[in-house]
Amino acid sequence: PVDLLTFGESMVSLRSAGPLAAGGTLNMQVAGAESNVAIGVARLGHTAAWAGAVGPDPHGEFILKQLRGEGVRVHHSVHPDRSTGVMFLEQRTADLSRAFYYRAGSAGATISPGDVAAALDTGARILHLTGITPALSPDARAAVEYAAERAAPDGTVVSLDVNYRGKLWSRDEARAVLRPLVRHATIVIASDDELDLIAPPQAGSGLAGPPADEASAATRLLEAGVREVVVKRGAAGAAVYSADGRLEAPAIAVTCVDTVGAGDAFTAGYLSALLDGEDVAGRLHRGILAGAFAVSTRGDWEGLPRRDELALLDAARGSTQR
Ligand code: KDG
Repeated sequence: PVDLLTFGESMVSLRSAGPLAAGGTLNMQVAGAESNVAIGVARLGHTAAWAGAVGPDPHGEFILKQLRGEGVRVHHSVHPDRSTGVMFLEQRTADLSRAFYYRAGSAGATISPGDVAAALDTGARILHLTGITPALSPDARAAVEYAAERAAPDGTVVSLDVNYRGKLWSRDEARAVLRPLVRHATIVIASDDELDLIAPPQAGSGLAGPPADEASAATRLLEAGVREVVVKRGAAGAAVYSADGRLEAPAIAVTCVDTVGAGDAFTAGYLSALLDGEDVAGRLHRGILAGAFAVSTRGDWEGLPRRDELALLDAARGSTQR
């Protein structure tokens, strides 16, 4: 078995250094929340596998090469007549990036239960799912449901990151699909504004329920059988709710140059520490550390730490190691 298995759509992201409408040079990189987590976990010394589909194009070849180069085990299919998905990531201002997707009908969206079955046969200590995959297509949604149903009874830790993407589906659609997945989830990871998409509704409050109060949403998730509810608060740090109560930690003060991928980095750090047998405080700490590496380097995953680099951020800001 591998330490972590995940699957979903990886794309090429074409990153701009400024407003897209002004043109200029674009930098091609691999994007995809699930592959970001697989790379992060692999860099920290664990075995990680990713399953997905790409098109018969150089873009797909680039993705597979990059993942393999990062030590991720790849279970892929090449769809003969669909393209690899593309996204543009525009640095609109220093503080604001915008994503534009060209992924409808892509090869990656065709992922189905059959594509993930072989990867699941190998077994995994953690199955990591995100709320992006079920938004891609009915087949992709079925793949997520199949994987969660198959892994949970084996004692696999099922981690589910909400990762809401408003350009793929509405909040109501996401809620209707994600809430039923909770019964298979061991760990739920969400930003504070995503909790209402995943937490069971308060009794008598209808489907949408009232605006999510963090503690009550977390309590409902724990009552539904989730073991840990991890809430990401960006620059304000993160919190974990479990049977032992609530634990919070502030973010590490770093110079933020690119927030894209920070949540995936956090998740990779958190799950890596879980694989190492660390307690909740240790998991939270490593998640926050990995998130700090991600926001202070450019790219979704390029700046993620290797194990021997974890202490680097302890150095004084602005220092050079010689
Ligand atoms: O988490 C970073 C992702 O947003 C990025 O890599 C692309 O997976 C992606 C998506 O669907 O937005």
